[in-house]
Amino acid sequence: MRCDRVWINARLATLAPGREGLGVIEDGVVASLDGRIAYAGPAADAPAFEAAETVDIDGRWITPGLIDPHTHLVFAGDRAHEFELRLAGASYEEIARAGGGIVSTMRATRAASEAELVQAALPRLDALLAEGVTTVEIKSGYGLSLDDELKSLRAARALADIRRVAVTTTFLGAHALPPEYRDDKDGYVDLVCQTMIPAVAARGLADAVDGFCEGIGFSPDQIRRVFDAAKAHGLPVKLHAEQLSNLSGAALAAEYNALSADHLEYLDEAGVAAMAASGTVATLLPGAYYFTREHKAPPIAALRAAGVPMALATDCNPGTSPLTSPLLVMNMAATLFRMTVEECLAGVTREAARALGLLSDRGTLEAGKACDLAIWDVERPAELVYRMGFNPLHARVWRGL
Ligand code: DI6
Ligand code: FE
Repeated sequence: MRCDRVWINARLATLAPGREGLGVIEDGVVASLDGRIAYAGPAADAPAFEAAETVDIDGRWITPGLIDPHTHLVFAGDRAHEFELRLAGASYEEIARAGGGIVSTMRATRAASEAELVQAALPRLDALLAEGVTTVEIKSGYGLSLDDELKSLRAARALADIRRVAVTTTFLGAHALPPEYRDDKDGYVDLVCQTMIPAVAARGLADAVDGFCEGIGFSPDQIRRVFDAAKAHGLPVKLHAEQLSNLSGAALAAEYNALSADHLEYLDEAGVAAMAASGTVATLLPGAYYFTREHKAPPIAALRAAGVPMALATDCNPGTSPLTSPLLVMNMAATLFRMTVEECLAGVTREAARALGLLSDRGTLEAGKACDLAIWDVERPAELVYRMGFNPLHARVWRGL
């Protein structure tokens, strides 16, 4: 078999659906051709390779490249001072009333140029890449005006031109109410539905549409209007749902065949059943749970029992999850949510790909998929979940290189 590169002496966690657990292959080989996986499987069954390059990885583990399916990576400024105020006893509401919170990030984001947004996001993206991320989802939602949302989405797309990574973009105009629409939430939702979504769709700047369904965000009726506009423009939807309270957002998302419903701390049985019926992925964000000191964990046992796929993401954002480590996300999911090692590793690979609608193209080590790999200096895959603040990445491969 002709190929560009072959990695030999590898232990594989393929995450392939037909195989049990992590889909482990102890004496494995991966071969790439034109950026795709030409072969991933046991050395014993491998064809004879005619490879331009052979890489002996000395028994290290290969997993699919990691996928972070929920981030707000593009924003300007920071909220470290707000963090200090909160440590001194101020509440999120007090800070918001004093001009802090999402609106302070909105102001900084509006003041920044597209190039400045790219520069601000780059160190955060690099932190993800350093831990083996090969695909990242990036939301807008800190511009909250047509021009500033378009600018944010362009910045997100531009990141893929300067780093070897795949970026998917999500329009999150319905994230927060900008001050110029104070007392007119429905007017802002009109702007999102009638002006922003058509403009974003016409420019091909978003792969999906998201919203924040919450008392401090948007109501289910308003989200329904956003989803209708998204559907009218052929864009799949997803939703920040049941993060702080239960507004049955996950069931609403499921009704629209959403790719994912995210956060889900306050999800109830009916929401679990609706997600299971529609195949909507539960994207869990333990970094936000940890950073906000939430006490209610998402109903993992119920999701597991109902067969709802579970993905994991950093939710990297300046207010509730200033986190850029998928490895720490896995540790938090295991420690705080009692997810298994298998679930954690699937959550940042196969299920994360599913949450982006990309499972047929990546997320597992299978012939035909993108050759996106993470090669790890560990003795067993559980170490990737078990350790904290330690990065055993040996190499990251994106599209075969
Ligand atoms: N949920 C969150 O936790 C963040 N956005 C959202 O929809 C908060 C974002 C921020 O405070 O900047
Ligand atoms: Fe988020």
